[in-house]
Amino acid sequence: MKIGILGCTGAVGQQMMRVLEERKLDIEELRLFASERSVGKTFEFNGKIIEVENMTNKNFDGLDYVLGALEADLSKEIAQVVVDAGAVYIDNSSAFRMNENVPLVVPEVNPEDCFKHSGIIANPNCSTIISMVAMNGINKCSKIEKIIASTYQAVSGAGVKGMQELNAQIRALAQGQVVLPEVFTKQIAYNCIPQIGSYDKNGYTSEEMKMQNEGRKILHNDKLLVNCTCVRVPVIRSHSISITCITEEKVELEQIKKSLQETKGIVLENEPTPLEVSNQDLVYVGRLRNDLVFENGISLWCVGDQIRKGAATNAIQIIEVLESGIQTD
Ligand code: 2RA
Repeated sequence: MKIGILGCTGAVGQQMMRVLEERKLDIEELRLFASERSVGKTFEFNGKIIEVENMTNKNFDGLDYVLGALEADLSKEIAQVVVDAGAVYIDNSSAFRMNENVPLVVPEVNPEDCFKHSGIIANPNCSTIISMVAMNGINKCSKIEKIIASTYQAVSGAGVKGMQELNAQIRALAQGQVVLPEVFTKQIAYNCIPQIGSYDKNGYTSEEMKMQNEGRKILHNDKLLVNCTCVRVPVIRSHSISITCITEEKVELEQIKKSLQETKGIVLENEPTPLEVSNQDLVYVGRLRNDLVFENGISLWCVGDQIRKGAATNAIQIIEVLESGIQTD
C-alpha cells in the first residue's frame, strides 16, 4: 500500500513514521508532506531516504491512505482534496470528529465503525483514546452511564514546543533563571495548570467536553454523562487519568478484573506511572476498586503514551483494521 503523512515534521508525524516501521503493514511507498519551510528536508524510513514534499501542492494521487498530523483548520482545508485523490484520510485533529458521516474510532473499542467511512476517519482526542481503552472491559460487563474523570496531561499534548518549554524551564530554574511561559498560560515546571483548551459557557474547557462528546460517539451511547477536569502536568509524553465510571448494573470487582484481563490493548498493573508507560502502545490500568460513593461505581487509574496510543498508533491501527478487517491488539 502507498501511505502519505501530512505534518510529518511534528511530534505525531514523526511518531507515525516510527510506528509504520514497527508494524507489519506492507508499505510499497511512503510520502512525507509538510509546509513549504520543511520542503527538501529528508527523513529515513525503512532504510530509504525520503524527501519532504510541499503539502500545499496537494498532489496525493496514487495514495491509499493519508495520515493527518495537522491542526484542525489546516486539516479542514486539505481533507477533501485527499479524498478526491482516492485516498482514505485518517485525521488526528479535532476537525471532523463530531461529523455525522465520519467514524470516530478506537480500534480496540469500536473497530466496526471503520467500515462506515465516506473517505474520512477521525482519531479521537488522546485522553479519550486512553480512557476508552481502559474502560472498554467495564463497558462490556455493563453499559457505562456516567463517568467522572480527572486527567493529568503531559506537555507533549502541546507538541514539540510544549516539551521544549518544560525542559527549558527546568534547566533555567536549575541555574536560578526563569523562562517565561509561551506555550502554556503559566509556568509548567514544578506546577499544574487546570486549563487545557478554551472555555465553554458551562465553565468546562473544550478539552474537558471532548471526553463526553467523543465518548458518546465511540460507545454509541448518546446518554453518556461525563464530568471531566483536564489538568496539564510537568510530564513529558504520557497522559494519566483518574476515572470513576458508574455502570447500569452492579458488577462485581472480580468480574471486572477478568473482563479487563481479556481486553485487548491494556495491561493491569496497580500503580502505573507516565515514565514507565512512555514509548510503548499499551494502556496501563491500575488502582481498580469499588467506588465508595456510587453503588455501581468502579474507580481506576490509567496511563497511556499520548504520542503513540494517544495519536500515531491509534491512527495506524485504523489502517490495519481496514486492511485486515480484524481488531488489532
Ligand atoms: C492536549 N489533548 O493534550 C490535547 C491535544 N493533543 O493538549
